[in-house]
Amino acid sequence: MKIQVVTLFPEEFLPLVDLGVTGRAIRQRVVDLRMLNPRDFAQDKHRSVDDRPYGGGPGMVIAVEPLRSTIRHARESAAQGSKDEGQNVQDRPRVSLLSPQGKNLDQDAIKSLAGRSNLILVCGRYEGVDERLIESEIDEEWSIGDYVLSGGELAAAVMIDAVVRLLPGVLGDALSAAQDSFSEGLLDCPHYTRPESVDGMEVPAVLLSGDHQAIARWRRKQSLGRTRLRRPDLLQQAKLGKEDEALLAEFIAEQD
Ligand code: 21W
Repeated sequence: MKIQVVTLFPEEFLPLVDLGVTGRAIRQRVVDLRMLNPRDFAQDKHRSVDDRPYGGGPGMVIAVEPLRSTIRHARESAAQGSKDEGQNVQDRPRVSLLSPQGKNLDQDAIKSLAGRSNLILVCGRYEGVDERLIESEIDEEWSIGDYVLSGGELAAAVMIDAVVRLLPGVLGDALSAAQDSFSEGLLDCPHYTRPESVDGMEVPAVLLSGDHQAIARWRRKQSLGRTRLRRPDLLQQAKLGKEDEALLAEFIAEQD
């Protein structure tokens, strides 16, 4: 997968490149991560990228140029070095803006993004981006939640981390991605490790039983129960079978 990030602050992505799961994926060439800085595409001697807002008010707005030239450069480089050098119409690289106005980035969106061969991520800053740039060059907008960041860079880093760990060959244990919280729309079950007793708090006996079927059943029940208690909104959307309904009823009965 080729990921091109359009950003005025490429250094904010250094930890993603150097460290952890994403760093390893880049070194293994599963991911080709490139930063493009609009400042490098600026024509004037001050290399300016922003200007004062029409209508007045505080702060600056990112201007159409040189951001537009940067995005067009990214679109043209998207096909290069990949199999679809002839610009496969079905896999036309989409340009995504990270923005507080975007759709909520959930695990379904992440799975869909992970299926693309190219990502072009545009990070905004300051008060925002000139609306005409969004109208003409942006295909979709993504938000990572209802809180205010200083810019799109951290949001893009969150998106990249969540996408890259789903790519084939990135996670050592292929099962761990599939078993994640949210992969099925449910929260995770509780986990325990040694010692068996901590200040009188014991590990649930079933986990020590060696009965793998009973353990799987207990974990599923905990997942369902916790989702109901903590994220009832998720449970509404999850499709539960007869067995799940029974486990959830058991969990509720055990509550009191
Ligand atoms: C924050 C840009 C606020 C512009 C309402 C009325 C990208 C982000 C960002 C930023 C404003 C994401 C205002 C969650 C985020 C991002 C920087 C405009 C003025 N608001 N996901 N007037 N949260 N944030 N604020 O902040 O670019 S994805």
